[in-house]
Amino acid sequence: MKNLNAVPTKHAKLVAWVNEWASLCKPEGIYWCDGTQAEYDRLCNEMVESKLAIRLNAKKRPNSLLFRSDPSDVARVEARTFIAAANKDAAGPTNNWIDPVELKKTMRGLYDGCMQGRTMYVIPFSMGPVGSNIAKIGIEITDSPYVVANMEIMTRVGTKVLAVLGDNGEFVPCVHSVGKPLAPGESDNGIWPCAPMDKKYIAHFPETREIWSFGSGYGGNALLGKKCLALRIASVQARDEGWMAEHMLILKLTNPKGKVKYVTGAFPSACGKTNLAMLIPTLPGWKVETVGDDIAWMKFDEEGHLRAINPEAGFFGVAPGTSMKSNPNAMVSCSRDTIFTNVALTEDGDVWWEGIGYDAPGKLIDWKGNEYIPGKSEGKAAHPNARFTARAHNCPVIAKEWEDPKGVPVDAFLFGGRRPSTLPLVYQSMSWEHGVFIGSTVGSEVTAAVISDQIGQVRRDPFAMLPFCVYNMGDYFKHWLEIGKKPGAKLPKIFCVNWFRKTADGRFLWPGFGDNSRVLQWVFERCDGEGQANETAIGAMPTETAIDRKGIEDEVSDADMKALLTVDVDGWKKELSMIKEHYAKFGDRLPAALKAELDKLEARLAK
Ligand code: GTP
Ligand code: SPV
Ligand code: MN
Repeated sequence: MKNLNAVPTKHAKLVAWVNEWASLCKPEGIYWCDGTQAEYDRLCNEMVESKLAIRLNAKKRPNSLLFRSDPSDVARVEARTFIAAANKDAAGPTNNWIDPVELKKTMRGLYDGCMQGRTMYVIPFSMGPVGSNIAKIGIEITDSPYVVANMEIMTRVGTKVLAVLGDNGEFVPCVHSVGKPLAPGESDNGIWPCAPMDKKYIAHFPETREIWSFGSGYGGNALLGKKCLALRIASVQARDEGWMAEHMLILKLTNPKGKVKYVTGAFPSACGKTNLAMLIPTLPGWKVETVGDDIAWMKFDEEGHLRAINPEAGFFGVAPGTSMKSNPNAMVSCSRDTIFTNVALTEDGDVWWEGIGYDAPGKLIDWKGNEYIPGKSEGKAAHPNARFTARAHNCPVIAKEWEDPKGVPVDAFLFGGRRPSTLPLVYQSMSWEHGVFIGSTVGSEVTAAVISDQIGQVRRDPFAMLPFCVYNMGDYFKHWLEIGKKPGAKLPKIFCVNWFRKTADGRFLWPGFGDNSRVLQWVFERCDGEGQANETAIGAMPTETAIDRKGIEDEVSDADMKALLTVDVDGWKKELSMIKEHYAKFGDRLPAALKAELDKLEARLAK
């Protein structure tokens, strides 16, 4: 096999693994990524030349590209995501289990010759600061330069990672192909390469810690450091090693007196993590800074604090709905050096999407590449799951601690989802076990972050990890309970939040975004044993005056506030039956402590 550059490592196992895959996939040549700016720029130029990317107007969006994916390749594909554990029970009732031997046979068939006419890129990457003892190294081989460029923003890539890996360090092997070989002389001709849906496989081998992805070039299906490694493979590593890998944002919250707390939040995909992590408080004197917007790895330190690190180096954020009003810090983060996928293009070479905060400046080219006349054309100009890939370094409120290998000590966990009814704005758990109960029962409307025919329907998404926990979820609940039993642990307080309550006519009851700082204030106070609360059947809820409404009294009336902060007993009784149905799936793997919490909640609601 032709090497396009010098092999930069003496790691015999790594080199053998790369060569073995090259002889199966049959690329034109092998290229080892060094992670330099020059390499990134060269790849970007090549993709512009081959018409896979459009370079945006440098005066409006310096150093930024737009990609349009195939209409079948716009989000994670849960139906094509497989957990190839040794047996079905190990994967549990929430995963698509598949026999690992069978799957490897099928996929080897697909990989055979799949990179013909393409370069095989080798991406050495670190999740977490390079060389830190919590970081994990992965090596992704891919035939997609789009994946390389995105990985260079989202993770730490290149020679420095190989230096830490040395001659025999451990790495998670990640194989990726778009599954679209090119015949001699053929080119992509500006068309996003991918395989048809029934040939897409996002496969995980939890016992051998391997990732094999085929047929999709998009986001969580293809940037294998993110969901596949930092959540799915990490979920089993965390279970075995006594730590936590969670689908959580991490934020630093400073009150007007300068006192700091760190808050993490698990919300399902496209339910507000990026927005909360970057919010600008509407409460005077408060400050939020970003540590991470999607994934938290947490371990106990010697004093018993759970410390969180963000394993990523960038943001793969939802574009629609992001504006200077809703999330100015995200807008600045993607104002340059950004890869946009499936947003609309303006006539002057800038991007546009629904909810960007201003009318389109004229005609657009929509995410499918067609002319789009605002107000006239059908459908949306940007795909609802259009994304920006932006560097953490370009975020104006990135916390100074964000790359600290020690991590930040977590004071509070938030759980939540999109719930148009029943779930109040915020309440606090009565205990750790009750908090784990809350996390294990999170429900949310399915969003466009996943290709699904259930979009808009409420489904259970425990700890926002339904698509990411690769082992039996009953055991994952047990792992959470065990974290709470660690001797000397100074455990975070647990809260449930819901920014998405709606009125009967479909209006959001709560303004959300920067005004979520009003809820963060109450969370902050409760962590210090302050903050006015009523003990209710579901947990501690703010009193009617405990949430500061100064400045939004007109928007949120007394009646709205009451609706946001009462226990809807009838709604909760329906909720109970949904929780029972959900829990029944786990059979005897459901920890007794959680069944006990369910019984106690039912008894309290019956009073
Ligand atoms: P993933 O990257 O998919 O894991 O999503 P995420 O949890 O980071 O979601 P994100 O913050 O990108 O928000 C997704 C969508 O929800 C965007 O369109 C936001 O505008 C919208 N959103 C976020 N926060 C709020 C809020 O407080 N209220 C309302 N109404 N919408 C919100
Ligand atoms: C999610 O779906 O939770 C995301 C986007 O963060 S993706 O990386 O595509 O999974
Ligand atoms: Mn996510």
